[in-house]
Amino acid sequence: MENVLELKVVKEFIDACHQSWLKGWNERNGGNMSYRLKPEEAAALLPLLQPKSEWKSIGLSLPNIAGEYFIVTGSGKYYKNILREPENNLCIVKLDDKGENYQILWGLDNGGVPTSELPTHLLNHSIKKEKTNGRYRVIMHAHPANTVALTFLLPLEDKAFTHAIWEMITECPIVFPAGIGVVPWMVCGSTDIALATGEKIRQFDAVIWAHHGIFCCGEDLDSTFGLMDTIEKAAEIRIKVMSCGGAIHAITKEQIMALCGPFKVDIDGTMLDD
Ligand code: 2HA
Ligand code: ZN
Repeated sequence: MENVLELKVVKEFIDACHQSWLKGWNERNGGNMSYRLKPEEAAALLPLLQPKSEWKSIGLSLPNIAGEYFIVTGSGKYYKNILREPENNLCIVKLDDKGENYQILWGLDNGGVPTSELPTHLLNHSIKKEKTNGRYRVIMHAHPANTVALTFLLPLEDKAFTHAIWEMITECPIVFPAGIGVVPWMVCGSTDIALATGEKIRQFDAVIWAHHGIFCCGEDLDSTFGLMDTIEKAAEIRIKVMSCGGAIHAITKEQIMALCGPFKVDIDGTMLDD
């Protein structure tokens, strides 16, 4: 391999960013994405990586992802441009052997730093790595309009959002059987929002940031993108139903729970308790 852009997962990452742009989830510099490279992927890239920055503090100590490599979107960069100029808008960073500092090893050729949400991404990678025995590798944050609109219309509570979204599409409780978490409005890019999201991500794969966007994680790029897409589609249906005067009937709790057997999922029925 002669170029970082030849690695399959790098191509997939660029494609996921572009699909997210086409969905309208990333106005201007909105949203950010990261992928924790597999050891064999990092090994394949290693001859093409070299230090491009000083070591910089993450502001957190994350020993269980120490020494790992991540593909990350750049701060202030536009998703619109990633497909055309990936080397100017993305970067690969490595964490030091304590999991406290990062260094840029590729990308951001026109200058720049990783996403302002880097502490939130890395903290949540650390939590999900531990929770899933290393399976989860992807974090996506974006600003899908219908999901954000719902944060002005529904109580900012995990159960209220989960129920309102689950009952819009039969597939929803199958795709995210634990439900959805909600964090109140907070300053983005802060350690506080990282910690608040981290608390919720222990239980959920998707966390909605009130009046801001959504934060999803998963095993690979397809399933994480698919999770965000499913939630946003359900939110769109909810908005349409509300705009038309509200539902006159809905999928019941019993019907939702009846999906567990046939689809072999453990839907958390307590999310449907009042
Ligand atoms: O602009 O979305 O949350 C990037 C963001 C910050
Ligand atoms: Zn955002």
